[in-house]
Amino acid sequence: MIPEPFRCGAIALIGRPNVGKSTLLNALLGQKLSITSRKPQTTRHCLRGVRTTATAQFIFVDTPGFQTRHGNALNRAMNRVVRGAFDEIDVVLLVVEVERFGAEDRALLKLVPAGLPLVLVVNKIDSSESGRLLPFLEKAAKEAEFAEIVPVSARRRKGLDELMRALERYLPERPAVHGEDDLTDRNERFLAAELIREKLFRLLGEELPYGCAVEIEKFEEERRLRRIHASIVVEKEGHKAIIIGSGGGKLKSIATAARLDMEKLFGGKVYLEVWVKVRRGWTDDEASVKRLGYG
Ligand SMILES: Nc1nc2c(ncn2[C@@H]2O[C@H](COP(=O)(O)OP(=O)(O)OP(=O)(O)O)[C@@H](O)[C@H]2O)c(=O)[nH]1
Ligand SMILES: [Mg+2]
Repeated sequence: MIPEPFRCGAIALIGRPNVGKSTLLNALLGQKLSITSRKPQTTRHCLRGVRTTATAQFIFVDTPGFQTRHGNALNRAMNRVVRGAFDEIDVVLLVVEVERFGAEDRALLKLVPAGLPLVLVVNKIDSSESGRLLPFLEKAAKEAEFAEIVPVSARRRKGLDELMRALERYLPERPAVHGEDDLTDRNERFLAAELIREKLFRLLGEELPYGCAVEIEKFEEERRLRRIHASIVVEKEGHKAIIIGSGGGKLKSIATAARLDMEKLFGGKVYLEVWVKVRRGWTDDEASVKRLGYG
């Protein structure tokens, strides 16, 4: 028997904010790499996650949620990231939420370059009544020429094997470009900043200031200990007080939760110090947006 040729390719996960792209990436990798939260616009950067099987290498690219409602410099930068994600991509995964296919999803469809295989992933099927799925799938099929339509639940890990099998068919025949054990193209510095941002999103509830960013000031490794100094950048003094919390309690729980995740992801002890800094109006200032690593 002649063995099947090896396949390798990049797959962009696109979709409007909050549909579960990052949760899906983590579920497909079997490891938490990308940050997720209940709030929209959690992801702000492209992030590659690699999974290698006996027959193929899948290079998944998580992207920020594409949105057309607000237009400040930070949002424009994030939308640019989404547009740029189509470079060097072999397959596009449009992620939507079950029972929802609206104007924002259609706006995204228009950005997908012609000729790329387009797979529709209908996520969160756990949150819909069983009789409603089929009619939705039939309706969604009319929205574009999808190569495949795969219903999944990223949270409950349902439909993922079917999705992997469907995707593999569209990957080009080509040797692996990443090592077998590689997980991502991002360094620990980037991942550390993201984990702190995730805790801000998760632990601050409704009072989360929109213009929060994280800067890593120092990242040192001494054998198995990592010493990390980070600052959280906000737009207003009032935001700083919210993040610090009474008696510094909030900041402390943010830092502790981030440190525990870092220790898990990096596989070693982490010493983490976090400060809060005010940089007025940074989300509307192209230079600051760039300086903080966006766009
Ligand atoms: N019920 C249910 N919730 C899900 C599922 N997948 C993701 N979620 C939830 O949806 C919310 C958003 O998930 P994310 O993965 O952060 O969504 P995203 O598309 O990456 O969002 P942005 O990065 O902001 O664009 C989180 O609260 C997830 O737990 C699912 O399969 N079922
Ligand atoms: Mg995300």
